[in-house]
Amino acid sequence: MNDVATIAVPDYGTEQAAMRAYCEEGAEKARRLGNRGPIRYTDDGRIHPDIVDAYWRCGFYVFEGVLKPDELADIEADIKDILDRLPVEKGAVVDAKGRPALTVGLKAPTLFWSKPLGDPFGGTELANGRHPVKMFEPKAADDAPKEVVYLILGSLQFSDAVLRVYGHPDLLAVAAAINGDDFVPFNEALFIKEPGRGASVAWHQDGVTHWDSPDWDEGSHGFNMMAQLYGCTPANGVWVVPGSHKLGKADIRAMVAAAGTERLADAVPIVCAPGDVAVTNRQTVHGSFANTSKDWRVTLNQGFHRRKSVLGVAGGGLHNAPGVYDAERIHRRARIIGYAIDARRQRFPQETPYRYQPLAGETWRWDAAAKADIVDYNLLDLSI
Ligand SMILES: O=C(O)CCC(=O)C(=O)O
Repeated sequence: MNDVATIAVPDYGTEQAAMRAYCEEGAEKARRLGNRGPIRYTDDGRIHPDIVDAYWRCGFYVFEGVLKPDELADIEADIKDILDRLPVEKGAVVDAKGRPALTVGLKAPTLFWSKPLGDPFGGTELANGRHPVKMFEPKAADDAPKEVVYLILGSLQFSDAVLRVYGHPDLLAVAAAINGDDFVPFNEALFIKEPGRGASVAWHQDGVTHWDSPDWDEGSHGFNMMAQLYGCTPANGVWVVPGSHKLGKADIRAMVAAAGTERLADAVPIVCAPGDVAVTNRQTVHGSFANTSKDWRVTLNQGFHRRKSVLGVAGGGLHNAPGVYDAERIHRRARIIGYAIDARRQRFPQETPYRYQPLAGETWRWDAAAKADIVDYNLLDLSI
């Protein structure tokens, strides 16, 4: 999709010059952080401690070259199909070709819509009011649709290729290195940032449950992996305030007021090539701007928690109904990791599959029955 400029792309309006300078300076600062490179292991098979240290220092890390061209091609084909099958407009039950739309009949939340280049959450009480400041909304082209889908939850049920990324042995090893061998799922999503249309995600921190816990620390709310189909740039990617995951609940309104602009001076962009995967601590102050670049961004998000952060905890209710997460619920949600590992084994038989400790001794087979079993699986997301 990224090689075809089919969409009229306006610029960032009155903020264009300032935005361009901000992107250039941010990219330079990001390059100096020392938190990127391929996934590396020690001789005894652990993720290299330098990587883990850099992740904890910065609050994010970019793993380069994780997804290879054959896998990216699979993903692109599935993403095109997903986009093709979206409802023709918000509330519609058919896609543009008159077929039942992708999400018809599903109970769990899936599609999030925005006006093109809009900021649907900033400055509202939505999602516990965690996006306190509205981002600048550039004007979209006159022929843009009224609303576009910018976020799709429960994404593993829509694509085998996306599910296979969830079962990637190196990524699961990273999850274990950060959250422990007994790590558990959070949720999965696709962020779609179409050129000239993609919405912004206002500055926020993700966690909602543990900020005031006596044992709160820099890892309490887990992390998201953000796998990039086409890469991401300062103009269309996520920005992070390095180190902010260690500082507790941030006063984002005050940060923006002090900066005099939503372009927070301390933030840096996550810059990725196709196939890179960023790991971002959910407690960092992070966000993204409306995409007035010519480049698509398609991010495969997959989040993981420490088991102790969710076991016996009353979930935040942000991604599904509130409830206390017991061992049975965690196990039921974690079965998707078992399916993903098997789906990956079938497509990439030369790889050594990851052995996920909490499912040790169990067999999870990815087949038609499993596909039916994961419909609406995100009703069980572990949302903290
Ligand atoms: O991808 C984006 O633009 C925003 C991602 C984000 O805020 C998140 O995953 O929490």
